[in-house]
Amino acid sequence: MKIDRTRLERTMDEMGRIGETPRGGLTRVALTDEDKRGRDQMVAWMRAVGLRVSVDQMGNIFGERPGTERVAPVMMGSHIDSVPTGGKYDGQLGVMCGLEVVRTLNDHDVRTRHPVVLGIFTNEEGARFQPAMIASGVMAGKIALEDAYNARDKDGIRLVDELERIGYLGPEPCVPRAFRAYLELHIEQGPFLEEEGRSVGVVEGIVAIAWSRLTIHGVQDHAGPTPMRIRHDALVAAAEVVSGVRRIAREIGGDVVTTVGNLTVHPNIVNAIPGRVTMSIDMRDPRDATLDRAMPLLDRVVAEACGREGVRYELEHYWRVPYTPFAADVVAAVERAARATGAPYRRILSGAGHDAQYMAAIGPAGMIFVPSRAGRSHCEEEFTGMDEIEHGANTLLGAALELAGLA
Ligand code: HGY
Ligand code: MN
Ligand code: MN
Repeated sequence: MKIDRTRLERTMDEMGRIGETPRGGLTRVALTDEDKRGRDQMVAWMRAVGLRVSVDQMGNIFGERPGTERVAPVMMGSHIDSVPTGGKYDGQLGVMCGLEVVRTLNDHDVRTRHPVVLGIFTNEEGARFQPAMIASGVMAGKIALEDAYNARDKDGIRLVDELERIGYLGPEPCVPRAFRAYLELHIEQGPFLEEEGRSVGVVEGIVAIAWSRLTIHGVQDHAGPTPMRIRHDALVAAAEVVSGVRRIAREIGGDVVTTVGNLTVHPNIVNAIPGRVTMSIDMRDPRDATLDRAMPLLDRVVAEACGREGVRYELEHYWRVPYTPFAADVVAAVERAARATGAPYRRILSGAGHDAQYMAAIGPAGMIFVPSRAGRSHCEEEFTGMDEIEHGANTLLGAALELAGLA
């Protein structure tokens, strides 16, 4: 039994047009009108293949295909929200492949012992509301529902109000639900599979992640008459923090990665000395102990940069997810399914966070990677070829079938 490649490609093309950018990328940011249109399309497809659809308090969407036994389901999940000017594969590929697996089971009238569920998690990207994976985090009991509801975007709009506005503030409690296994197919978003000519990644775990937010308060003043000797320029301090964050990665070495991805200057005009800068710091490593070493280094970089410029600051370490190993039996099932496709595969670690990270906190989880062209992601150049996608989707089919058990 194999997935229908042509149908999968057609489904992906249709979904990719919802939020498509002029350069062929995707802007479908969480809880925007584009996200609503994508959700509505998914619900229609889910219902058309006979799934019983439910929506929970965080707008997570679940479609259930009954099993012959009343036991915990095998869940295939991911997300359909994207970063701004992102790609058409991050997240949505896993959801499209999960839908294709259900369609394939229907085509062959397969009955499984365990029910099979297709899940779509809200705001995985953390691009609009922080932190990332907020909805799977609530479901895993790691983030309080009220805190998630009160998360605000850059315009001060609350997450819960947007859920209500787009009609996805569901009635189902967003609480841990038992599952036999959670499987997430996702693009690698790194270069290793492509470099080695492998089509499938059997993911063993996900790195530890730490997000911090820094606000620097300088003295806003006129760019002309203010002598250099009396300036307290928030952006000068911020610039030193940016290079300091990169220095931390260089000093620690190994697999640690550090990024300042977001930086906002106020008042952000030519002729005013910046009075305030807010910025994000993202640090990751496969080992929690390494991140534990990096945090005080970040504190020191910030204190010294702001001390030199004589500016005040608030530094908040607001999100931390530990290194997450996947369940050995699920990884083994994924590996058997990858091997059965005949495609070259390898075991691999994920440098990106995924909803599977929180799902692994409440049940046996695993992931399947497919290569990213030139390792690129979170950009309009994001791309994965259909040959690799076909191998990945057949791996998902094989692993889901093994874990759900034929009736
Ligand atoms: O941040 C991440 O790694 C994911 O793309 N949300
Ligand atoms: Mn993703
Ligand atoms: Mn992403």
